[in-house]
Amino acid sequence: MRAAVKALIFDVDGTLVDTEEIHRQAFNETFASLGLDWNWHRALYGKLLQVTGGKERLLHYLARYRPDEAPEWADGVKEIHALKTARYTALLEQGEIAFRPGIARLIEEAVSTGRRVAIATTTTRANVVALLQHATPKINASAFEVIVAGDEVARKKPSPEVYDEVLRQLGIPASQCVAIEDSANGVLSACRAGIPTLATPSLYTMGDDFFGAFAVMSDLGEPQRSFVHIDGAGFDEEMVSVAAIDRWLSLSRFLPRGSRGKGLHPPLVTALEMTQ
Ligand code: XBP
Ligand code: MG
Repeated sequence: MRAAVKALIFDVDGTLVDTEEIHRQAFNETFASLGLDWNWHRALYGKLLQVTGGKERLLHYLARYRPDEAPEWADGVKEIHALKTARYTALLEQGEIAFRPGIARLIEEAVSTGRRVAIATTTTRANVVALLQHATPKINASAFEVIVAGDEVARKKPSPEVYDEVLRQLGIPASQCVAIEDSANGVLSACRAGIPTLATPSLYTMGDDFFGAFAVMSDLGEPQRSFVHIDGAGFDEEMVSVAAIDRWLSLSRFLPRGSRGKGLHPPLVTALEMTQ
């Protein structure tokens, strides 16, 4: 019997839009506006991204790279981050922001075939709202039935909490959903919640280890513009479609195995296995 996916759960940063360069710009402009000589260049930001959440990233930066200034600024991190959020949303208003290939298409297809769509993100809710307002092609924000953002759970990714909360609000078992992520921390978070996960690496996560994802591809693909298949399911597809996801879900080897928290990684199947 074919399993039909009931809900698609999307990460935001790196998955809906490749946003981290905009986050980095917002952080750096905020530091400059406060007269701080902190500069998060690309190589450094790549390392800092291992710590999810802007406030957590700031605290880590102070402890690791600015230990002398840490006592002075640690209490101000919340305020610095609020300024950064204001700057980030202002940058989204100004810029031409595009959804990654296949995002708008897949969401439209999901909604029109009666599937539910949700967001599980580490970023701040205001950033999600601004992104959905300004990114093109336009997606009706009401398509996202459930949105759970970073500060709405106690622990950010790679903890499963944000996905657990999305599942709770949707009222759907993890095995009937698919998560779409761009980073190792995101894949880990979704897999720990028991959700079959597909990964589309982004600028800063191309070198990540996507162990646990049932498929890895360059992006979701568009008609006449196929994704580049990287690993797992989808070697014989051009686009990630709802029909393809239904097909993949019906193959039990893609589903997370074992019990919660005990090495809960679905096998990353190879193209060879797919032909069996
Ligand atoms: C991305 C993050 C976020 C952003 C910055 O996670 O880790 O911290 O870098 O956003 P995800 P904030 O891909 O899971 O959304 O500064 O608002 O935290
Ligand atoms: Mg992400």
